[in-house]
Amino acid sequence: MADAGAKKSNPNTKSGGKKKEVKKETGLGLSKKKDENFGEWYSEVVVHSEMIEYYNISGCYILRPWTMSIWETMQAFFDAEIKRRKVKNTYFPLFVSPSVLEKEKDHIEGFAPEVAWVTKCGKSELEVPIAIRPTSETIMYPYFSKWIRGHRDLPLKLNQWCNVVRWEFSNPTPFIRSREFLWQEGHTAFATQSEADEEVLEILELYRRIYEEYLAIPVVKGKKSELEKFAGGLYTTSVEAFIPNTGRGVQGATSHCLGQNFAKMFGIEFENEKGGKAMVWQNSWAYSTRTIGVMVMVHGDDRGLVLPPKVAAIQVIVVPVPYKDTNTKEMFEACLTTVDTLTEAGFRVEADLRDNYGPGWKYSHWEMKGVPLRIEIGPRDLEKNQVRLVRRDNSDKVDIPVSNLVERVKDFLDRIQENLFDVAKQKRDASIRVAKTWDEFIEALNQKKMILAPWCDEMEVEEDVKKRTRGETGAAKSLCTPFEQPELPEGTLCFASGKAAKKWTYWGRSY
Ligand code: 87F
Repeated sequence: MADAGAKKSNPNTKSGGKKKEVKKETGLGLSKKKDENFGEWYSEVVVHSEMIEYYNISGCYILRPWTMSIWETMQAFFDAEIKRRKVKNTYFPLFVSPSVLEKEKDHIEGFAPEVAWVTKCGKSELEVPIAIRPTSETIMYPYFSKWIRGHRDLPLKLNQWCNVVRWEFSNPTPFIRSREFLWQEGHTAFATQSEADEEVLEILELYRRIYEEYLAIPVVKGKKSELEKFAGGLYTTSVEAFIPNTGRGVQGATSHCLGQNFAKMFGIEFENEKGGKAMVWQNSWAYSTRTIGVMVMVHGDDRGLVLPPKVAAIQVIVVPVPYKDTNTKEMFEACLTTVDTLTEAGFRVEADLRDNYGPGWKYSHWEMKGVPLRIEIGPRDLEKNQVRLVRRDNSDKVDIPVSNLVERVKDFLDRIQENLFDVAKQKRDASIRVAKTWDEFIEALNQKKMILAPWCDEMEVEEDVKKRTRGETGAAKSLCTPFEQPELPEGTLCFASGKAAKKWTYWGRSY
């Protein structure tokens, strides 16, 4: 039983096989390496870790329990935080009638090709086709205008957890670009702009915390350019992540101030204290299952997924390591006691006591699934009243006395969470280049960097940058103007136009 994978073939390899082969193969669960073929590596990781199953409609994916538990952890955090801010959950229908969709025509225009329509019921054509929500402004706002009458009805703060459909045509990628995805969409209305402004940043801070505290991914908070903002709104803020392997930025989540644009379109007015009519100020904000794809891309390695302890469905996996004719009963009991002790202390723990797989197979399996910490219990550990801890992130091993189990496991999980963030931040920071001229910009872009450049903040100049960098891998664009601005010495010129620079802005190719 001690030999890895003797009874069943290794799920991480095509052929499985005997002890010798398995030894060689257990590290080869993935046929592609992250640094050599990132795209295929990613597709393999999400499937082999049992997060995703491909579906027979392009761009649609099954989110398996291993994925959903991560989503639910982030959901629990965010849902509690917005409820503390008096946001109420709601649910609006999935379908949109064409007449309201038309109302938002100007802003929908660019998005129209992605809207999916139901045109038939059974064999008969619908008299009026019905759209499937790509986002819910046009579904919700007619009711905002009905429900908001006086200043006492404000603020109105609604959120919904739902799915949306955007029929994208450019290459679908699990989590990152799928035709249906899960998100939360917050829609709020206030009497004043200052209340709206304040909320935009409060929500953005929650998004930063999801990335940095839960997913251990560093992000930049900032403002979107005029070209990249949500066209229907006043201004857009975002958290931006970066994938060093591909040299692409990822918009992690957005928090928009919509101003009074939608209030005008949908007639969302209220009577103020003085008895006069006024238009509401609105915000909308969202993050989606894309967060999970960013996590896989940033932390995964050649052995599979690497999960930050805070979001892992299983934080600790306990594996018995029987040797020849050891007393497995005693060993299994030690495993179960370990699970009980740690469960009681509040950790998410399981023991893998399956007798049709050997320890080596189990190691590879749980490494592929990214479980942060493994506990091995073998005959020597039983004798010495100890267990062995093995970290997923850096393979560090240490034997600890059973009496210190809870505190050492806590310490390890904390350190793994911290280390994942630190390593990700080091790699992200090492990918940043400052470019003051066009030549420096192009050089950094070709080296797949995230570029910080002084910019004149003119829309035509960004359009020009896009045009000049158009290529197979997509054009460069602004990612955001970070709120945290390095000093901009007077007289600094825009990298692209040579005009006076107004702000430091991040640029790059992006997802
Ligand atoms: C695709 C099809 C139709 C994005 C679309 O970011 C419409 C749209 O309006 C569309 N893709 N958008 C922008 C969404 C803006 C906004 N909605 C509420 C958010 C946060 C949540």
